[in-house]
Amino acid sequence: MAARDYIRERFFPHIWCPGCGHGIVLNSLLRAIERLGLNKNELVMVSGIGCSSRIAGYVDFHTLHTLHGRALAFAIGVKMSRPELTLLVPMGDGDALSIGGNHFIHACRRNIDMTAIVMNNRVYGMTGGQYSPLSGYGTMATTAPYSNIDQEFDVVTMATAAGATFVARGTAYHVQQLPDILEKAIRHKGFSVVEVMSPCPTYYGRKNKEGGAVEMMERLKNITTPIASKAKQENPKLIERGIFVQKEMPEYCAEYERIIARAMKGK
Ligand SMILES: Cc1ncc(C[n+]2csc(CCOP(=O)(O)OP(=O)(O)O)c2C)c(N)n1
Ligand code: SF4
Repeated sequence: MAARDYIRERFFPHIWCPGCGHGIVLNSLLRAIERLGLNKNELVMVSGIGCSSRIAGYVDFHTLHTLHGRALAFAIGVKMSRPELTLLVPMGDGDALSIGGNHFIHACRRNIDMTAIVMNNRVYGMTGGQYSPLSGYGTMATTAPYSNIDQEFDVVTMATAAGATFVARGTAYHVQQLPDILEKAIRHKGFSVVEVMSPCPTYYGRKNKEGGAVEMMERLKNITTPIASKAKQENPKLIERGIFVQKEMPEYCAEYERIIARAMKGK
């Protein structure tokens, strides 16, 4: 099947603003799925609430559009009851790491086989530009008109510390690399986290004077670099992209099956 065949056309036109990075994430994801040759019936996408979470409406898989911050909790329920299915969990930075932060940490720790995609635009887009845990100190938001005093954290470092067995970062600008990263994340047998830096020109860009969609895209090109590049050594402030963690560990559903088998034997 071609990428286009996975789209649920009756839900179009989509809600995203011109220049929003989230549509590029959708495109890259569909390209990854096309390469993997997955059947629509094998795929389940579970999302919460947010501009990013609307992605679940636009794919013709089994989809659940659930509660803000609770996508991973629902996805874990689906995966535990039907471990043979491929689970995709797109989330915004607010959805995944603010209200959903607790679920995120524990999903990483359990190593359940699914792909969590954190569409990081450093803001709550859907509700009008409030700051998120990833906005960063000194940034402007509708809830921080005199600048934000909260420090941000790094999703990649956090997911790695919490035990995720596949951790990567891409951007909406690097459209050749993103499908490749997503394909590897989906193939990985365990909990995969992919952070995608995805611009929100409407709120983050406007409030932080980063220009329009084109300038924000150029910025993604200029402030990131491949992992361990020479440019990173010369300029430590650059944000690295690529695959940071890829390791084998017992998968949660398989472990659960083992425990059931043990219980059945009574020892
Ligand atoms: C329990 C609950 N609290 C708050 C909201 C309001 N709400 C909806 S989306 C959202 C934040 C969206 O930001 P993010 O997850 O970063 O996604 P984005 O829209 O930026 O893609 C909030 C606070 C809600 N729907 N449910
Ligand atoms: S408000 Fe921001 S995140 Fe939401 S659709 Fe518009 S550009 Fe995208």
